[in-house]
Amino acid sequence: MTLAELALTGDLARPARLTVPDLFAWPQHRVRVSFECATSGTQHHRFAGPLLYDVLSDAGPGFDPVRRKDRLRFLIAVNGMDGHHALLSWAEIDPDFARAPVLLAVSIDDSPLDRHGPQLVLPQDRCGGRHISGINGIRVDGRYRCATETSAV
Ligand SMILES: Nc1nc2c(c(=O)[nH]1)N[C@H]1C(S)=C(S)[C@@H](COP(=O)(O)O)O[C@H]1N2
Ligand SMILES: [Mo]
Repeated sequence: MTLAELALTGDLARPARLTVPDLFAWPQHRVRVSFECATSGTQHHRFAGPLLYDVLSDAGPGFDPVRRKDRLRFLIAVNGMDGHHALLSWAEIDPDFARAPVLLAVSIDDSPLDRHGPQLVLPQDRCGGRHISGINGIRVDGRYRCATETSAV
């Protein structure tokens, strides 16, 4: 069986390539979600998998963990193998800020995602658009700055 691989890249001390079975190394969470799709209506699914926050934290994001403000500049870009992609902010999943329980699902409705790749699950989202399936890349990036910001910060 061919296992899909997910590359964790960007501003990380420990970039990694992970398969869906590798994602069982972190505590598993289960969630039922409903989301609306503009084209196919309301969808209901059960997902299981680790928290995105736990997986990315272990990859060593390049901020000083004791300085909370340092984390506010970080973005998380999630890419599906079909090219569908979306951005989250680090603060969105950080327990000190918005604490969204975003999962990297290893199964959907009890079917394993080993071949297809993990799926992003955002129980807080009303729309299905960010529930990206077949994830093959996640990039963490802390370089973002407002264009009008001075370099003196
Ligand atoms: N990889 C990938 N994931 C995706 C999409 C996509 O085009 N590609 N579409 C999104 C959208 S718009 C919705 S509503 C949900 C649900 O899609 P489904 O109707 O196929 O379950 O998947 C999301 N995940
Ligand atoms: Mo959608």
